[in-house]
Amino acid sequence: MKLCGSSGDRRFSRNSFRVILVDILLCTTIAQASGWSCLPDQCVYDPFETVQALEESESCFNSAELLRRYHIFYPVPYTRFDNAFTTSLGSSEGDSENSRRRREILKATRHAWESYVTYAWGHDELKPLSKSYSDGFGGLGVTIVDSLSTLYIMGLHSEFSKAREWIQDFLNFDQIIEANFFETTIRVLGGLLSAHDLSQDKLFLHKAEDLARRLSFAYHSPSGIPFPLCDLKARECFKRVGAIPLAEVGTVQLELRALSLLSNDSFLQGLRYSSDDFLRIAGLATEEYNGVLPSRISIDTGSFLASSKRTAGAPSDSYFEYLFKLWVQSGYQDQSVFELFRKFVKGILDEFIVNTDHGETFLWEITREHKSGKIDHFTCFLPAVLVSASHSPFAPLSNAERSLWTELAINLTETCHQFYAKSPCGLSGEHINFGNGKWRQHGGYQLRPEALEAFFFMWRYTHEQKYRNYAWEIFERIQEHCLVPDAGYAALVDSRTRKPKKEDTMHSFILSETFKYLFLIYSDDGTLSLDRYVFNTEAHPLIISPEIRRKETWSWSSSMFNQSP
Ligand code: DMJ
Repeated sequence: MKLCGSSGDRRFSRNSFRVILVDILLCTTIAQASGWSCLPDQCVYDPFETVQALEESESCFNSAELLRRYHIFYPVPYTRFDNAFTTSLGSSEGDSENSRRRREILKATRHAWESYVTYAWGHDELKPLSKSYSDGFGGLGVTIVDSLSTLYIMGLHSEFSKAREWIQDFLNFDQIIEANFFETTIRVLGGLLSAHDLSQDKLFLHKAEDLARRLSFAYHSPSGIPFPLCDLKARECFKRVGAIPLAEVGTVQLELRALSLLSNDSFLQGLRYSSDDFLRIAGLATEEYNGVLPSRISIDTGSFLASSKRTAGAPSDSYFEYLFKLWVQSGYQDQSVFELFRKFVKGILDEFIVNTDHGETFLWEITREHKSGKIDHFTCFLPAVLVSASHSPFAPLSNAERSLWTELAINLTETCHQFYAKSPCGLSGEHINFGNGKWRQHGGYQLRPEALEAFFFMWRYTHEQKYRNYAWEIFERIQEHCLVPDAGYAALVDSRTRKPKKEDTMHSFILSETFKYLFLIYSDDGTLSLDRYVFNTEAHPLIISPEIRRKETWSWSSSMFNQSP
């Protein structure tokens, strides 16, 4: 077994704890001294490998990988975390300012979590002002599941164990009579799958399988376009209105594809084809709408509502995000989804961009011919995927496209930064209104992650310090305006004042996304390497598994018709 690209073979015995520790130290020292690193494709972690296969294989991995494998393959209960493992994930960057910032973020995460535990345990979300709770997701303890991957990554072991225990004993989908198909998929199914990928604890996979079987009834609609609401107890899904938003149909494929690879159940392996069917429908309409599809689809007929707006913001945003991420998850093989993503970016560049005299870049919303200057904070999701695509050696892009996409990512990120920098309280509202060369904020800061997501990805690909600074300014403003000293964090009613009023809401994504991206911005690049993980839209990392490469070609256009759900 090669360590850190060193030339000699070093086999280790499964039972020899000491040899492993020596290897870890040696490996770290060699890597630090030499700067050697492994090629990403040689180092991809394979959850399907057995100890034996591992020992027999000729694989190359760096010290973090060794620690990771040690943690996983030596049969310690998952709750007994290893400090070294935590170190490899969360705190490997030496310089003290970043460590200090990570510690502050950790403290904030703990505060949010503990407040939820005290006042809302087992319910969906904390209401920080009334110190009570809400059950807007059907009452399935959404904050617990949504927090798992963050707790794990930050090394908050006892918190993770407590969450795991609750999931084992109390997460019971038979109690849920109304759950949103999309929200449940990204927060709960995604959270469980990610917790499984990180910890290799099968409990999470089994819960994910149970949930996915119940959610699969969403596809029992006349057109195969999913029903947006599900009674998980009765195993029936339904609609209240005739159309479903684009993001709600098109932001479940990543989770269902991940599940199809992990599960041994043939029904669940096939379920992804039901969700992939929408990609075919979207593909057929893509030319007509220049890559930027209308935001609503009829559940009865499966056709796009031409009268609905075309936008990169809500309620479409994460569909476009997943086009790129599905390509990454496929081991960069599913060119059909990448092509749809490329057409989307072309459409954005053709029709949607407005550059102001002040150097800002906004994206219109277009309804038929009419352009509107309502720009959602949600659109700040876009730089992350643009910069990832334009920097990927595997992306089939021309040099001209690469520089255009990078430029767009930079400009949009700057504008997202301005949403915060120009807000009186330093925290962006839900959207801005733009017209006659001017813009103003609307709504209050909802603890949202999208701008931080942009800063994180821009940081990873450019290493420009300004992105770390932008993120820190936001964190400080969150501490100033959103912190409730004895009960978590509160969203804001209106961002247009210096002293904004708090709202009685702590969205679960502050734990799954906002604090996670903050933490990662000040961690080193080996922490959740982007070569090895793809984040679902709720920032739950899912493994880009080499198994995907072995199993199939992953093109919906070639494989989806061959298998039934
Ligand atoms: C999250 O639930 C997800 O990021 C989703 O894609 C969009 N909205 C929130 C965060 O703002």
